[in-house]
Amino acid sequence: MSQNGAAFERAQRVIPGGVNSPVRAFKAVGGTPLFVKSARGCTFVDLDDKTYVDYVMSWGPLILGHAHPAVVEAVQNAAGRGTSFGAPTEAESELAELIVGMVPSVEKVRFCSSGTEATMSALRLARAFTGRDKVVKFAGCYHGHADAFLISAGSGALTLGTPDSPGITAGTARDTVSLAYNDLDAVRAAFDAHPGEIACVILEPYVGNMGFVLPKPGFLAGLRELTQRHGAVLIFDEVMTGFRVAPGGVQQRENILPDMTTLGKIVGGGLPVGAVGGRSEIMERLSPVGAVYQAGTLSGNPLAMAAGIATLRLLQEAGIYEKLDGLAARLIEGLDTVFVRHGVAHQATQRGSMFGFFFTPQPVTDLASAKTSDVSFYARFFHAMLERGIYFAPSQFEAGFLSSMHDEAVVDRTVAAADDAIAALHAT
Ligand code: HOZ
Repeated sequence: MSQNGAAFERAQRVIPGGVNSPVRAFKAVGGTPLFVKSARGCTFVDLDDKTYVDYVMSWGPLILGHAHPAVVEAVQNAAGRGTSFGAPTEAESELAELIVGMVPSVEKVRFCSSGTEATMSALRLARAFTGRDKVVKFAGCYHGHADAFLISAGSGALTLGTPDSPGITAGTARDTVSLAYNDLDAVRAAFDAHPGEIACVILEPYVGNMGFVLPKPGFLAGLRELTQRHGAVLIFDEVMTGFRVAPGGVQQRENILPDMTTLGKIVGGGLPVGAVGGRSEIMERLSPVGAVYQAGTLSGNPLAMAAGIATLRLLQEAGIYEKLDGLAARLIEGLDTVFVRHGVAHQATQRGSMFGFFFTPQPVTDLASAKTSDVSFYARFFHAMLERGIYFAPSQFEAGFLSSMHDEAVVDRTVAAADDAIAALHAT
């Protein structure tokens, strides 16, 4: 048995499914998950000592690559001064200042420990601010695993066939209105059907949790106009896209400002951090200024703050986003050419260093069209690429991520591997 296989067996004896987050278990693609021994730059090494080019990058946080020296040094230095205090440090203000400076709509920000906590807190704040209960979300978007969002959810919930998780009360489900992404008419109808009841509309402004799906022209602007008109809070969940598709996320790239923004992943530089930010008027409702309770022993953790500060500082260097955008475009154009050459029906797209591809002839604009993708072909393609040392997400319904440590040679090698992989798949 391989070392990965033995490690997976051991893990399954003491951890449900052998993993601490479901998508990692490879259930959607079959086979044994790779257990990581070490990682550097754009590659990782598994327990069987095989090296892979990584296009998952911890599901988004590692825009500077694995073990970036400046990030590692910042974390080591912080650890030497103490790992947690449960009392404020200046690093929290420094990271908050960086965020306020980079994300256009954020005036104040509160740190927590994960994206799930950020969206959960954003929802509570929106409800308190508006005095309303209902939340509008979009099928296939994933906002972490708080109850209110596990209705038609994306990511692992979608991959593993539990988009409406058991354990969510009927009352919670009643307060969540789930609509088709990109369907502005459905949003209009929801506001008409629930006058004065909708606290907020939350979405991934570019979706990374049903594969990579973009908003149609006018969708985000339409949501901005409708929420304003009906007095609801617009929440952009930029946990994946924040600091990823532009320094200020989708809101900067598309020039649409939400009322609140949830952040995670890159803001923690690879350590566990979430953040909820927005207009002061809303954020000041948070305890201890206001009455909306939100707290955490490890919130603003000094190691995580240090990693986040080092990462955001480096991201402000000139040219980094242009380089990433160019690399992702090269990858997607290369894969597109390969798929066309082999007659594989597909959709492929990127924005900044996020990308995705579906195996369907149909344009993908929402969950229903995403689900037309040939997931069994995805699984075979995934394994064929794995054999060639390329690690894409072990699910069709996730996005891909590049880092500043990927380069043209790596991307070209990936495209060549895809050509070889599909030729091999067609030959069998
Ligand atoms: N929810 C993450 C992907 N969208 C997966 C997290 C993980 O497995 O680490």
